[in-house]
Amino acid sequence: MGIYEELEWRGLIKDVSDPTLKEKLNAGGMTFYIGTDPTGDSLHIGHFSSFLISKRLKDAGHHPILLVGGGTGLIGDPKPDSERPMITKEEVDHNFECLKRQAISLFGFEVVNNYDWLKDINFIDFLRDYGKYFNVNYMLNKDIIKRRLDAGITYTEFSYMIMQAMDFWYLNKQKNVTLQVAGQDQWGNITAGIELIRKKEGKEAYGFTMPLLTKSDGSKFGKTNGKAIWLDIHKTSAYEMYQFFINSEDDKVIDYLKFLTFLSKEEIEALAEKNRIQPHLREAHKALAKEVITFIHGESAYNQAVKISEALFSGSIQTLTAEEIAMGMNDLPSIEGHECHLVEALIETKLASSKREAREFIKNGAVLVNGNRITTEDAVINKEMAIEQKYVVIRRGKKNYALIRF
Ligand code: 383
Repeated sequence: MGIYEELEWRGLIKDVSDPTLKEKLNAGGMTFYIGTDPTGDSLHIGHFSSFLISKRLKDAGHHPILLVGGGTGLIGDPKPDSERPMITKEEVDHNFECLKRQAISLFGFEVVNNYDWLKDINFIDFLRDYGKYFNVNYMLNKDIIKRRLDAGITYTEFSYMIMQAMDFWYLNKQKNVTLQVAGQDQWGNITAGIELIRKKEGKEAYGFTMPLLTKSDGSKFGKTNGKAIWLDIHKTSAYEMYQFFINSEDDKVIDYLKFLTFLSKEEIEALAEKNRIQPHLREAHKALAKEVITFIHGESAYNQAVKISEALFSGSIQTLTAEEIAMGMNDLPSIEGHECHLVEALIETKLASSKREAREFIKNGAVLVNGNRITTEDAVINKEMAIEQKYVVIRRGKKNYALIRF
């Protein structure tokens, strides 16, 4: 199987600029690039899913360049619905450094900044040397622009595609880049670059896009409860990432394995079979979480995520450090700690609705404090019993947790 067929099997090919790209990709030896704008201080799982293509192509004998758009980030790629707020140069510079560091630590490939070549072009040269190659009708026909015409689009964002086309042209001239890859939302920007290279240089360049990952209902992949899954471990812990992947929809997990891991066709087909005959074992989900988290954060962060998940599931809180409790219980109800009766703590944390109910729970053995079942109704909670003097974990029944922070 050539790389093209492999990408096709993984569902990673959406639009292709030219039918001959298939042979070219299978032959190897192309220099290609993929870009991202520094609109935030971390990449998220959506970026990750497209940036993985750089490693797949590299492993197939092509040469990767990663571009972080310190120049384009100052302008803003038009979104289909509304204008982006402008962000300051300082913010873009800061984000650039963060993304560059992440990209290098994830992939180790060359990173370039389009600010370096875009910053010195003056307005007259821009209009004469680049603008002249863009017919406004052609620009208006790009999908994203068409979708913005009703809501309105500024001249600034309208010009964005010319900047990205200039990048492709510049990298083609300077580094012999002949291929640009991206998610499907970038098709218009990629083809604008191919056209510019053809018109200015009389040379052929290529591009293809990948479909965007979705959930079963067609909505965007990569969020839980409205929160993005970031690659920065301080924004999304390995435990949260683990929960995100373990809870993938059953009918999507195989697609995600194809998109987000380097497991082979045979391995993924074996997991698909297990997912079909023994879905309760969740082997495919576990493999997905393991592959992605190990790639992004390394093996020990992955092991810790599993440890936290298992301890919270089985209730054996004692095995966790305070730091692990903080990671695992980040999203759970919590209250400020103070010395009080367990009965009051149950009410304050909303694990019980009245004193009478709280006493019932305790008497029936439904309440665990730091993993130990408590059956004495007058038990107290204080800082001395807190794990590392920081956290008391209360559990009521099988699944209801709350955290008391000292
Ligand atoms: C800028 C200058 C270039 C080439 C690319 C760019 C960035 C591009 C863009 N990309 C998205 C982003 O930055 O806006 N104009 O958030 C996303 N990408 C990748 C992928 C994706 C796209 O970073 O589809 C999802 O992650 O292409 O939306 O010369």
